[in-house]
Amino acid sequence: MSDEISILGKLKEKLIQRKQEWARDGRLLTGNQTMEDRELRLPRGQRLVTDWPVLDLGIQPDVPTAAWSLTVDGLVENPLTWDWDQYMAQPQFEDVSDIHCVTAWSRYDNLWQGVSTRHIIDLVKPKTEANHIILHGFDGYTTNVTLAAFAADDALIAHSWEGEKLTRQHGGPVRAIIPQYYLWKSAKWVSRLEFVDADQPGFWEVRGYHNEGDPWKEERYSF
Ligand SMILES: Nc1nc2c(c(=O)[nH]1)N[C@H]1C(S)=C(S)[C@@H](COP(=O)(O)O)O[C@H]1N2
Ligand SMILES: [Mo]
Repeated sequence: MSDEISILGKLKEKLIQRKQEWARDGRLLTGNQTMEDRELRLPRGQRLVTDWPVLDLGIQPDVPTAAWSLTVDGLVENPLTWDWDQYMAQPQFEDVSDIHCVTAWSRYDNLWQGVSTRHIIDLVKPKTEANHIILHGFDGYTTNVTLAAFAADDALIAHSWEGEKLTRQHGGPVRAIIPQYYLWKSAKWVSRLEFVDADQPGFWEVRGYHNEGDPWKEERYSF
């Protein structure tokens, strides 16, 4: 069996496992009882907002598209670096998802456009030992996610929000969006996706944030 097939098998298994967890938690229940739906959609401890707050380390790197690049490397068969035109020439993906920030605000129905993480995985072909991705930002920020979370069908490397190019404040030209985690895992100004075989806690993860960050389990802090 090729490495590729066993990786896909592994991912599929994890995705199925997650869906089973959702089912057990009743997350995918639908019905016409609005309050119940709302309760299921807003994770515990969150409040709904309609604006989009800005949170970062206070440095908002200015990366013009002409100087921008994205490198995908580490434990992959085919590392790549895209300039802006190469990135924009990839199959375009769009998805609507909810934002949950660990600082307790959530924002529903965000329309994202960009390149799906699954497309990137297909191109670079992770080696079998790759199990985590370290996302790096142009500001020096890092954050870690499992390969399964990175490969989720709603995860992308986004250039647009609500039909407009991402502003610099929100991580433009390009940021990661990994909806199944709190937003700190969605690196802004993303510059590098590094596939690794040993988890490496990132900027906030070494500062007391939870290593995973699933809002449905309230994985906010590591203590
Ligand atoms: N490169 C980079 N990405 C980052 C951060 C950062 O400081 N640098 N902050 C994270 C945190 S803690 C949060 S809550 C979200 C905030 O995204 P927003 O400002 O678009 O709401 O970005 C995440 N991604
Ligand atoms: Mo945050």
